[in-house]
Amino acid sequence: MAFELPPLPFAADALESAKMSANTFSFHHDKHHAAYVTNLNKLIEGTELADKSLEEIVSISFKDPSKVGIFNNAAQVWNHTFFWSSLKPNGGGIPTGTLADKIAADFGSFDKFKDDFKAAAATQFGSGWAWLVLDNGALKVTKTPNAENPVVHGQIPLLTLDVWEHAYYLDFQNRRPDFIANFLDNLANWDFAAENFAKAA
Ligand code: MN3
Repeated sequence: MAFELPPLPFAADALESAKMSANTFSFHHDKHHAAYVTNLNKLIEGTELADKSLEEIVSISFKDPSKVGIFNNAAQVWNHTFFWSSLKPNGGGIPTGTLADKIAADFGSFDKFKDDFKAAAATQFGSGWAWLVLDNGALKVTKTPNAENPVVHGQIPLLTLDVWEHAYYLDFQNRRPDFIANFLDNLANWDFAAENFAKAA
């Protein structure tokens, strides 16, 4: 069964008031994410990976020099689907409930989490991702290069931000720090992070 491009969980223009334009999604979802799906399907067609789940393909191909292209495309399909759910209209702000308590306990304060997340996202050199993860029961902020994600390191992702230039260049040009701050202030989907936390707990 070939993989399919999942639709965005919101209208392409739903985040315009939060400075993420429909034009960005027309490229980022309709072109970039779509290309990863198309490339993955071509690369696994007729191979032993064709009937595996996306998560299995990511795990099997990680660090296999003969499957670099498969890993890059499979992980990018997974990461982007997770990223769309990490955004929502009228998002950002401060989480509530048990996740908020856990952030306060593990980072010291929500502001400390924000500082750590901003630093990870801003200092990922070149392309990659910033994440809030659960690692052996503790919340951590991490960053990964290119297509890599926390799943291959045994961590459970709760929330992510794509910091590839294609994620922000149309709306923020080279101002990655503004894109990161805008995500935390206006877009981060804490409901999604709380669901992931509840499932993992
Ligand atoms: Mn991207």
